Amino acid sequence: MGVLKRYGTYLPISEKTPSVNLEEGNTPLVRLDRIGNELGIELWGKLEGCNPSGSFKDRGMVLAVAKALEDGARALVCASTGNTSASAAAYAAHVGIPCYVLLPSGHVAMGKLAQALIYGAKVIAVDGNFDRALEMARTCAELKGFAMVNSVNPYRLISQKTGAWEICESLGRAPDAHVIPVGNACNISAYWAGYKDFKAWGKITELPRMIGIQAEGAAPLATGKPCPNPETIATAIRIGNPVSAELAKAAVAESGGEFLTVTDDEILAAQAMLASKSGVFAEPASCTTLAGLVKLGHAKKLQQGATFVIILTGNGLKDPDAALSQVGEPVRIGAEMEELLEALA
Ligand code: AN7
Repeated sequence: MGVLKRYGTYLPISEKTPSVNLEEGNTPLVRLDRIGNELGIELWGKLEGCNPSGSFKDRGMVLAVAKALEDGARALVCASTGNTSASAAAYAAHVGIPCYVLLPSGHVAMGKLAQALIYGAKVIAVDGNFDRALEMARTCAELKGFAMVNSVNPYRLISQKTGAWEICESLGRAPDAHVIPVGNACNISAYWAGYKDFKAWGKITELPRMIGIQAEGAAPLATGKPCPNPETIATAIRIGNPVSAELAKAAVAESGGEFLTVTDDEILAAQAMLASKSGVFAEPASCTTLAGLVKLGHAKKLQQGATFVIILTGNGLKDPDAALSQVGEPVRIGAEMEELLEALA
């Protein structure tokens, strides 16, 4: 059951809203005990990479596209660091309307680019960063009357709240702390709104602390300073001017949380740690979360025994280059048993 069916009564849809469904949402919440034990916490990972296009974007896209169809939109447009474009292209293909995506040229992971192209979107590589591509996409939407499906589209945030609802339903409560990567800052804002909904509806009693993690080279919220030239190996969050900055700051302030930065090296180390100590392969942006926890652990600032959920926003397969950059080559042998036994020794 997709997000619109599962949570329709809590979402702004009516009989007039077309049903759109790629079976998004309902992603696994997996207990990561080997790593949790090392850090002295109860650690859970929300595997958003299990969504149909391989990232959390599908949760918001399904409602944005349903509402675009309801409003008679002819086409979708978005700018993207990769995952929004993959998701928009998938849903456009599913419902049968054109999709135009603007990407920062040379800074989108290979898997995401392949997705947008194979789903049949018109892909335009802009010689500029994401923030500029977003401005251009907004103007394009106005000029051409296309539906804008970046998170400036309010339906994206509303439908991404479903992630928080699922976590509370799985745990029977909210976690003590919710740890999430921050790029354009929609997702942290959506999760906070989702937790607050569940509290208002009497389904949970306590709210989590919201911990937002940014890459050191693209950290306007963590540093409080504008970032005109964002740079990080976590290309998904290579964003200098987050659209939902104010909502994200409010989420962190109201929840008694914090923003943290992690370096590219810390991100890659966390990616390898997550994969090799839990069997979960997440893309670099997602692994900022574990990198942040490791950093807090080193500073003796991790509340021992507390429950932490990390949002693993995208599948590791989207960016094989990042993973391969930090592992060795396979051992090569001839097709002889002696060589195999030697290689195993
Ligand atoms: C894997 O696809 O902005 O803070 O254009 O792909 O809600 O932006 C992606 C963002 C985290 C940050 N993890 O979420 C895009 C795009 C992954 C992401 C984020 C993104 P927001």
